[in-house]
Amino acid sequence: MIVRTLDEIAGTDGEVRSENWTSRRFLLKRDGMGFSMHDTVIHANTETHMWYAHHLEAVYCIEGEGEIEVVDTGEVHPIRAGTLYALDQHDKHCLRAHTRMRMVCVFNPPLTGSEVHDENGIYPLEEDEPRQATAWRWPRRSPSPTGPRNDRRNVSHGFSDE
Ligand code: 9YT
Repeated sequence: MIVRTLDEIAGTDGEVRSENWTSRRFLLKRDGMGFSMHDTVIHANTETHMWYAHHLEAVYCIEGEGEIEVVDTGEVHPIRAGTLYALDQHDKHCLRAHTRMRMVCVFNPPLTGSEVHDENGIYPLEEDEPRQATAWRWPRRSPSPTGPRNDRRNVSHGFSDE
């Protein structure tokens, strides 16, 4: 089980600061949950353009007031404590914070922690380690002097040390 508090994250590399926001990363890819989860403070009177081309993000506002604009349609939704938005279409969006806002953000795939927004407001997709092509091979079968019935190498479950 993982148990963490905001106090433990503050001041570590789990606290990521940008001009318009500070994000406290509670869970990252290395935690193996399949998503990352952050407590993000958006500074008052800011406007942030974002586009998560490679990620899905759900954002639950727990403090403050602002609005979110869906860039392609011009739709504007008020955001206040108790409102969630989910970017299920990788929507380009613009978040305007009228006050300091506090958001609980969940990313799928999880952030690794080192991402920063590029000039389009995108986080890059951090690829998994490339697989080693030679890591696993189908076990070789060699003829047994006692015949195939007693040859346990013919009863392989595919583990390389069998
Ligand atoms: C609300 C939002 O998307 N803010 C940008 C920061 C992001 N949530 C993060 O990296 O924690």
